Amino acid sequence: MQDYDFKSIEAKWQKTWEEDKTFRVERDPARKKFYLLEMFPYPSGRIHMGHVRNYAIGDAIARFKRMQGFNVLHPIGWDAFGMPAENAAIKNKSHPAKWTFENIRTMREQIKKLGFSYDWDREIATCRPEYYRWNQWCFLQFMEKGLVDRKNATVNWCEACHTVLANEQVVNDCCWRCDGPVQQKQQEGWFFRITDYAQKLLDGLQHLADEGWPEQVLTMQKNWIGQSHGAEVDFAIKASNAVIKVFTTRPDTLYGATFMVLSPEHPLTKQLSRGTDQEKNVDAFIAKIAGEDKISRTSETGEKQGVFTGAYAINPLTGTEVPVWSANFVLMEYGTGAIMSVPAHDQRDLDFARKYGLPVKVVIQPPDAELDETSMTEAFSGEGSMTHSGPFDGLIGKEGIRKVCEYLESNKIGKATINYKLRDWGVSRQRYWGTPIPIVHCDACGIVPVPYDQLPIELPLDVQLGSQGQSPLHTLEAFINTPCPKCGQPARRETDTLDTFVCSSWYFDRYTSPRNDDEPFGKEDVDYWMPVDQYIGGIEHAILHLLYSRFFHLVFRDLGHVQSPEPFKRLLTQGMVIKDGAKMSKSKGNVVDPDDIINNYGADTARLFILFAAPPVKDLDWSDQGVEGCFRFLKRVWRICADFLPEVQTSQSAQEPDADQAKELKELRRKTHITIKRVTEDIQNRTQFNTAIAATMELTNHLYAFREGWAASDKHADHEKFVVKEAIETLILMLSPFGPHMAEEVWSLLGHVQSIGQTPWPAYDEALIQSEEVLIVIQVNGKVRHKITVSADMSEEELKSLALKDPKIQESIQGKEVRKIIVVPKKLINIVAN
Ligand code: ANZ
Ligand code: ZN
Repeated sequence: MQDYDFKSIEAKWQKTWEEDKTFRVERDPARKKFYLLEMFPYPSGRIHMGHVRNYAIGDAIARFKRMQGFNVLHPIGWDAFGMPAENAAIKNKSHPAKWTFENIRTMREQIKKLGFSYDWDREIATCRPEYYRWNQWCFLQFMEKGLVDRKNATVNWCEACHTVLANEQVVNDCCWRCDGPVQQKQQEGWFFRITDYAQKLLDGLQHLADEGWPEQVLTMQKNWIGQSHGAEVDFAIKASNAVIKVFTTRPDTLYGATFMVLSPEHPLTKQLSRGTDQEKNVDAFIAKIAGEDKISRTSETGEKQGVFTGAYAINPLTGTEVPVWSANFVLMEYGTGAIMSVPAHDQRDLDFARKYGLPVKVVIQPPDAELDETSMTEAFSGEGSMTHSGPFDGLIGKEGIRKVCEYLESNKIGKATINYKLRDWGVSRQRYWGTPIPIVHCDACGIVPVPYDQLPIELPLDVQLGSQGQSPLHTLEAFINTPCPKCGQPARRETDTLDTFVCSSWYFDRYTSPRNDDEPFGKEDVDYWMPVDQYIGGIEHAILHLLYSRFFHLVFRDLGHVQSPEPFKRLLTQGMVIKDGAKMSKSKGNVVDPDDIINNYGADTARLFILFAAPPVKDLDWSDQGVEGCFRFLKRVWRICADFLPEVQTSQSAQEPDADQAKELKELRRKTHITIKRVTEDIQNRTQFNTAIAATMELTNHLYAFREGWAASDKHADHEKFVVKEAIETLILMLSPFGPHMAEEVWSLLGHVQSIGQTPWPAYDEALIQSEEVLIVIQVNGKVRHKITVSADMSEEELKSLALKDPKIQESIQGKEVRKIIVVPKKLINIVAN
């Protein structure tokens, strides 16, 4: 056996796996399936360590599950539509398609060099019509179900990217892609009614919590959906038939509502001021606030600004007139865009009341303090009993809320309601490199969906991109002009494209039948493979992608297309790869190129290091010494295998040893089986590759120590060879999910014909793990009180607690204080007590 030549070994096995299609899978109802998926990459150019980590984790699980006998679906593809392709094309005077496909080619080659066990026959790219026609199909399906709206809405606009952004794509008021400022703009566009599914999306989180989804992701989704229980209350406007509808979480404070506040964008703001002397002030105010961003408008500490509208409303419970204001801190997008202000019990309202000299009225009595309406500067928002609230006085907390709601309902002036922060999902993008929305605008027929049999609406590729990022589709007559599918008269195609998050909201379904040209996915295929059993990706997708995918899945389920309650059973969010204390990034100059590591050490070392250096969910600190260490370990494994190879090749007969064995052989067997147990449990129960790999290192060390004695005598009996072979083969099998190329090579040198990836995972024999037993004498103050039989490798701590718990010992130390416990390993425990 030669030296560990990782270059030729890796090239050889990558070629073999590819040619033999070793990891191709088919639906097989007779077998239990396991669907392992890593979030598919955006073809941005080249792969980075984050990718390598993501796929190394996934591949380790995929290989492990395959060896455990599961029919494993492990696909890969490309999230290939999106803005960077357009921006790069503009910059390089190229075409987004060219840029994208070149990047895919590069990244595919890089990924293949890492030896992941993908079924490459299932590769997809979302920018191909074979894929995106089904995005269009989804759009039409959603439309049929009443889940598509075309509406004029305030949208987030990124001028730099020249497009609308979904709320989820606005991060701290900046564009998630370019970090540029985001403005508010009125614009017509297409929306998916994800709000119709707010409650279902929230309810489903319980199921995911049971499956062990990360707490952090569940919390983020929960907050994003933002359920609030409360009430809607109608306030009539004095001398008008207009009504202000407010949403409040505290209907029990209604008697304390001393003024109203409308959002500046609320239609009544303008309307109510018409004809009053406040008209000009209101118009100026609306114009001023229009430029303010939402974060500073709503922040607790932000400056509250407002204007009186000139109108008064009637508090429906007190009958008093309250002034109607408009203020920056009330947003049009939440609730009803209008609030009743209860300054005594809401801090923002109090700040506002103090600034503008509006009345404050206490209606909740705190249990332990007296509030002073005239001087208080801190609102009391806790629980107390209702006061100055007529018939409701004395009611506390939920009880008060319930009673007020009952009253509102029976008098038809309001009702209990649930409100969500979640907004509808704006899917229109004014960009070119995306899925054309399958809609035709006809003067006679209005909005006409493109019939299913006319899909796909292909994205024209022969276009020139404008330098400002404007979509060429908007002016491309050849694309726009089309007969109306309904009346046949000349009409115009929709020129917006779909948000790329639509592509990634169901690609996991497509993988189950990626070449199906009749449907987005075959029923039998999707029913067999879905849900994804283990999904792996970055925490940055905790809201956007995961929520949209769950939404799509719920809709598909309601349409009868899928069966499982959720698309992703288990979720693992891997930590970041950091170096010198910071996330690897070009700007920090701390990037390690995966290609360099592969060239210098090989893919197996790269993968092993990544899995060994940290548990998957933790951040991984890149260390060149760590890489070196893993490389040395693989060489060590290689050498020990080489040393034993002549003795353990399968061509030689081997026989299981009987109980009467030399101590060294017994210990090696025991170590082998203990290691199987540890590695299996670390992977299966905890997804802890680092400790699993540490266990294989220990076994390797054990084998080296064992070899010392072994080499001394040169004739070995078959039963002795059996033990060594078992140890070597087990070691290689268990390393194969982490360093599959080397494992495959050694495996074949050992005489096996079948790929190690298709070989069953080793099983351990519980009986062999049992250690020797020893008799331990327990003394109290030097006198023998008891003798117990325990396993020889019980730790001191375990021994101590066992001794103290023993009834006989308890009896003899009763009433005394234990001062000291002396342990002589494998022999004696002496308890000193007085
Ligand atoms: C009266 C009241 C009294 C309120 C009180 C709170 C405390 P969450 O929990 O986030 O749902 N609100 C409603 N719509 C708003 C909007 N569009 N912009 C800004 N604020 C809005 O908060 C709901 C509470 O936030 C509502 O309950 C309302 O103020 C305010 F002692 O109504 B409350
Ligand atoms: Zn028409």
